[in-house]
Amino acid sequence: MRSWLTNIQRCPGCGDTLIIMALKNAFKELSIESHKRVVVSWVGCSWKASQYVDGYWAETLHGRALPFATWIKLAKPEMTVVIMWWDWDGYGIWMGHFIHSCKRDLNMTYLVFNNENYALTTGQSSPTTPVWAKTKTTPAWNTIEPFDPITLAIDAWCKFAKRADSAKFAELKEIIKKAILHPGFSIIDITQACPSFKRW
Ligand SMILES: Cc1ncc(C[n+]2csc(CCOP(=O)(O)OP(=O)(O)O)c2C)c(N)n1
Ligand code: SF4
Ligand SMILES: [Mg+2]
Repeated sequence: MRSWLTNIQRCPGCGDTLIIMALKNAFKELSIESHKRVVVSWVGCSWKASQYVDGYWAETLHGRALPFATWIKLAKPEMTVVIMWWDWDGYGIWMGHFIHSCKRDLNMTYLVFNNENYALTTGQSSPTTPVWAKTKTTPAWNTIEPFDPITLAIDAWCKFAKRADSAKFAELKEIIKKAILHPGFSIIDITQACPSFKRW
């Protein structure tokens, strides 16, 4: 099981690790040196994911990964900035930061680890849980339509909004590379396995 203290361990089959590895490989293949990049994250199952990528990293205050990354980009425009966020965080409680980052269009890459549930808090429904899914907070089935983050991003004038799947590793890595090279704000909504709580 996941370690509550360090979060270094993953449940067997967790998709988080693949996303982290895809980002590391993308940096390597794009020859972006560790002192020229910064990865920003915050609370979720992979809140320490930014620390697993060598180079600069920040595990920020409550829900402030996007604003924090914005400050970094404004202060150091030469840095490659990647934000790691999650479905509850990014599409729920801190949705406002997401929409305004799309509109502001700073050159940053936003990776959303979308496991369709609140995994760190043990499996409640999230803004991307499918309608028929059984979760801790929807014991019969979920009745609320999930958000479509790609449509939302495009409506907010984002010019690079893609979907990916952590299980398709090579494809994910290539999309991450394109997103990093895109000269504005880019979002990749990444479907990931969560064997402990996502059983649909
Ligand atoms: C304002 C606030 N409410 C509740 C929590 C408790 N909390 C921590 S992680 C989490 C859910 C995280 O879900 P998600 O962002 O999808 O990340 P995952 O754990 O699935 O990777 C919640 C509700 C919190 N940290 N802050
Ligand atoms: S609870 Fe889900 S997302 Fe979290 S470490 Fe386990 S498999 Fe991964
Ligand atoms: Mg989640």
